[in-house]
Order: sequence, then structure tokens, then C-alpha cells
Amino acid sequence: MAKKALITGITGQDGSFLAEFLLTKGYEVHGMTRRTSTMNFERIKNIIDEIELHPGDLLDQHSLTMMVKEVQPDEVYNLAAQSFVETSWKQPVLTGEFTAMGVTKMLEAVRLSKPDAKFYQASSSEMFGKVQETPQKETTPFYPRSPYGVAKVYGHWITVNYRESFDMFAVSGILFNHESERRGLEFVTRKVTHAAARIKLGKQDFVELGNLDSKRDWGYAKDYVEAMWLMLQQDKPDDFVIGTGQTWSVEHLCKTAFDVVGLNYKDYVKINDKFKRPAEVDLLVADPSKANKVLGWKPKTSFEQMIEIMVKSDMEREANA
Ligand code: NAP
Ligand code: F7E
Repeated sequence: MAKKALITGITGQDGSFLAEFLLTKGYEVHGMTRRTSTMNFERIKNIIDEIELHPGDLLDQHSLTMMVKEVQPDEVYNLAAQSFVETSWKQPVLTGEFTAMGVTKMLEAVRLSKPDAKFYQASSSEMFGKVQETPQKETTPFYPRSPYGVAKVYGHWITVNYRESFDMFAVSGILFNHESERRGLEFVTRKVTHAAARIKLGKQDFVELGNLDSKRDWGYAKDYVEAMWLMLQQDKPDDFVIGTGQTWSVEHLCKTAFDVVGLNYKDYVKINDKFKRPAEVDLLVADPSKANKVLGWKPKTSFEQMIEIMVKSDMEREANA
């Protein structure tokens, strides 16, 4: 019989790639969606007939518990969250409710309705924040720098706690930034690739950014969803850092993206302080050696390849818009 997977956040970047990946592995794929007044199935429209959707919300314990009871999943991927760092200062309470307490609610749903299901929690390199060592690995102490990072630290530890308290197969994947042509337009990579494409097409004059000096370990989302799956295929539950081991500045990102369309980024990038953050994470770079060794996982797509994929996809979309 096919294994059953339940994905919260299936309409998001990672959820949509994970759903496609699990379908290729022969899984029966279920996803949770929340009610919206307009449809937001853009990222899953190509697989909509192959998956089963269930209404639910991280704020609503009953909907989560009943969904897990009904689906009886073998694997649960908890990807739903308020995931934009900047918004977490404007909506700190909501970010705490979704991104922190939402994890406990999902864990409770699994504990009560399908305790032997394997549980994946989408943790984040933002937990390292003001980094205490470089590169960052599983044992690096956390020092979050935003309400989002703080909420993710809670989500990480409650996952570890349910594993230790109730003997659940619950793991935390500490994923560094991962991007794609499906990334939300508010995140810096997509904001830049989208702008480069539009400027090249004469549809936009410039792009305004905040801090060009911060550095991130950027990988390709399609490669990262495989790591999530691999974590749940192990005999013993454990936590893993997933990243490329390389880091680039926002300025280098701009150069790389504008190079794809043959333009000099310096002519089009302006600084606007409104995009600077109250507290910045200056530098993130992963040490993914544990994942390399135990999971046999390695990133397949380079930073340059990924930015090229994103710019070309934005060019195509914008040319036809
Ligand atoms: P994303 O594109 O922003 O997707 C977030 C998903 O969560 C969407 O499907 C969204 O649904 C859903 N969601 C938000 N609030 C919800 C609620 N109250 N109830 C139910 N669903 C809700 O994020 P992503 O980039 O795919 O990231 C997936 C997960 O990995 C997130 O937990 C994120 O924090 C974490 N993460 C991401 C990265 C990264 O670089 N991408 C790195 C580390 C960790 P709607 O479509 O209805 O809004
Ligand atoms: O910012 C700088 C900004 O919003 C990256 C989420 O997926 O990864 C993501 O969080 C950097 C920061 O991602 C702009 O100050 C400059 O230093 O693309 P971002 P993030 O905050 O790193 C982690 C791992 C997650 O878990 C999160 O869910 O870029 N930056 N100028 C800018 N950032 C944005 N968004 N917009 C600008 O104009």
C-alpha cells in the first residue's frame, strides 16, 4: 500500500515542491489549506488532481486533530508558518501563534490521533541569528534576532521535547535559506530576480533594497525537500543542518542576477532604509557535514545556476504578462 504523507503549508514554496517530490516516490499526498477569499493554489495547480486537500488552520487545534485522525498519515511535514522575517516585527504575536504555538498544536494532533506517524518540523537557520560560531552546525547555540527566529527556536525545542517525552519520531530540519522560481516576491532573491527581469523588459526602472552587506547561505528549494524526506527515512529520529556551506552577500546576489540579463546592477539598485531591519542577521553559513555523512545528502544546484533559473523564469512570466 502507498505511504501517506500530510503536508501543512502545501500552498507555499517548499510544500509544493515536497508534494511533487513525494508523488514521484509513489506517496498518497494530503495537504492542509486554510480558507482564503481568493484561491491561492498557483504553486500546486499542476498537481491539484493528484493530491487531497483538507481545510485547517494552525490556530485551530480541532481542525488539526480531526485532519490527522481522518488521514492517518505515515509522515507529517509541518511546513506551515508565518515565514517572512520582516513581518514578524510588525505582527509578533501572530508570528508566535503560527510559527511557535502552531508546532505544539500539530504535535498534539499527531500525539492524540496518530502517535506513530513520523513528524518533520521546518526549523530555520534564523535560530542562529547573531552567530556564536562559524560555520553553524547542529550543536551551535541559538541566538535569534527576530520574533520569527525566537518562534522557530520554540518550534525546534518543542519538537525535541515531544521526541524525548513521548518517544515520538519527531525531527527538526534546520534549513538555511532556500529559494526558487516559486519564492514569494517579498524575499530578497526573488525581489532581485523579478526586478532584473522587469528592468530588462523595460517594465521597471530600479529596485529598492535595504542592507546589501548581509550574507546568506542560499540553496535551491527543490534540492532541500529531498533532505526533509531523507530525515524521515532514518531508523532513529535526529536533527540536521541543511545548507550549501557557501555564503554570498546581497550585493553579490544583485550582481549575479543582473549579469544574467547583461545589465550592471549598480545602475539599478537603490538603498531605501525602510527595508533595513531593527536587528540584522549579518552572516549565515552552514556546516552540512552531518547531513552529508548520515543522510547522504548534498545540494545539486549551485547558487549561480539557481539565480539563472529564477531570472529566466521571471523573464518568461513577465514577457507573457
Ligand atoms: P511560504 O512559501 O511562506 O509558505 C508558508 C505556508 O504556510 C503557506 O502554505 C501558507 O499558506 C501556510 N500557512 C501560513 N500560516 C498558516 C496558518 N495559520 N494555517 C495554515 N497554514 C498556514 O514558506 P516556505 O519558504 O515554503 O517555507 C516552509 C517552511 O520552512 C516555513 O515554516 C518556513 O518558516 C520554513 N523555512 C523556510 C526557509 C526558506 O528559506 N524557504 C528556511 C528555513 C525554514 P497560505 O498559502 O494560505 O498563505
Ligand atoms: O532576507 C536582506 C535582509 O527576507 C535576506 C526566510 O525564508 O530565510 C528567510 O529569511 C537578507 C536579509 O530572507 C532586502 O536584511 C536587503 O539580511 O530574503 P530574506 P531571511 O530574512 O534570511 C530563513 C532561513 C527563514 O527561515 C525565513 O523563513 O536580505 N535584504 N534588502 C532584504 N531582504 C528583503 N526581504 N527585502 C529587501 O529589500
